[in-house]
Amino acid sequence: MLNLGDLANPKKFIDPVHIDRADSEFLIQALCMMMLIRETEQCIAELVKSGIANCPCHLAVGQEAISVGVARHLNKQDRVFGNHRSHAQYLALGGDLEELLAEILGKVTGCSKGMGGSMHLYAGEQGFHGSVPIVAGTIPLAVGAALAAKFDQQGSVGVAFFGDGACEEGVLHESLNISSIMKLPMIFVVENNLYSSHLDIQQRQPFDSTSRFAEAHGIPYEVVEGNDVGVVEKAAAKLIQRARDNKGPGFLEAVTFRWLGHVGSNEDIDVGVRRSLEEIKAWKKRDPVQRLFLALEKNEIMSQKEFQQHLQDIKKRVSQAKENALQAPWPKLENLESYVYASTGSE
Ligand SMILES: Cc1ncc(C[n+]2csc(CCOP(=O)(O)OP(=O)(O)O)c2C)c(N)n1
Repeated sequence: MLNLGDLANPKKFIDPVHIDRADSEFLIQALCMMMLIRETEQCIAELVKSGIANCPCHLAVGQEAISVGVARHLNKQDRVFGNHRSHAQYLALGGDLEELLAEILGKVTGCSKGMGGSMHLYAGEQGFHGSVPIVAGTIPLAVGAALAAKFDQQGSVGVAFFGDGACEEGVLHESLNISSIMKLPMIFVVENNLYSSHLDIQQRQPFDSTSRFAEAHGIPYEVVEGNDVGVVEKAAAKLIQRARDNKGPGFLEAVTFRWLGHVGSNEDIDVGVRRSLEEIKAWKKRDPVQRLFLALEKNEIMSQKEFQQHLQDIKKRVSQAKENALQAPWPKLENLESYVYASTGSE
């Protein structure tokens, strides 16, 4: 597959998403998790805007369905890695909300002890083994984890979440190659939001579908609408089960769009550079949260009143976590270098 066609056209796919009534329980949970991610990122945006959060924050508002859909089929024994835009993956896998906000505020109670910030998240007990801002940097780490999983023979998988920009790094291609030839239980998840920093994929690559790289390495792939949690989870289920059955790697390309600028809290950071307000407006109609709610409402699975109740509960939860994180202590100065050098074990 070389081009995404309609999948990359924001004017398509704006009807309510299609849902399977038998899956109601998951769909309600998925909607609540997407709302939690959205509220959390909006809270982070406010903290950035007001100058309280000082680390660079890359928000994924608009992309929530991908993490939530994939996470449905992962468990704590799997080994998942993210990138610079990983708040959603961390939360979808069960990472602690208060520890996330504390990390972003540089507090000692943060998930990386306040030493890493937004781009260095970690929730090992939930299977999230870290995010790193070096573009494509965690892909080979996930491949290494997949190799370990193959030796362990417990049916777990390595997973790397990354963007379309990471496909321009050589290490992705080496990672695809070795995963294919060694039949590793490895899942590559591309959140193709069509932009890398300020540049449209059409100005960076000859074709806009990244799945062509999987095809070149003989790796099965799925290309889906990334703003529809139902189709994301079904595609993920297929690839992950295959990997667990020792049949080799899979590649999931989920097409989406970020509503905010590349980094920080502004919607319009890129407007006038490469993105137009019309394009952002069109993509907002393809909102993964609103469209899922409309489908649930239409199928009488959730009412407007229930939706508002979930929203209020989530807002309260985020607000409480923010207050706790704000009150938490800073790291101590004497720990400045504590996590920089590994112990040699000889001291
Ligand atoms: C090796 C490397 N090159 C460049 C950068 C600067 N940089 C940070 S994020 C980014 C864009 C990445 O785009 P993509 O992978 O599509 O992810 P997205 O930001 O769209 O989620 C770039 C170029 C970096 N962090 N690491």
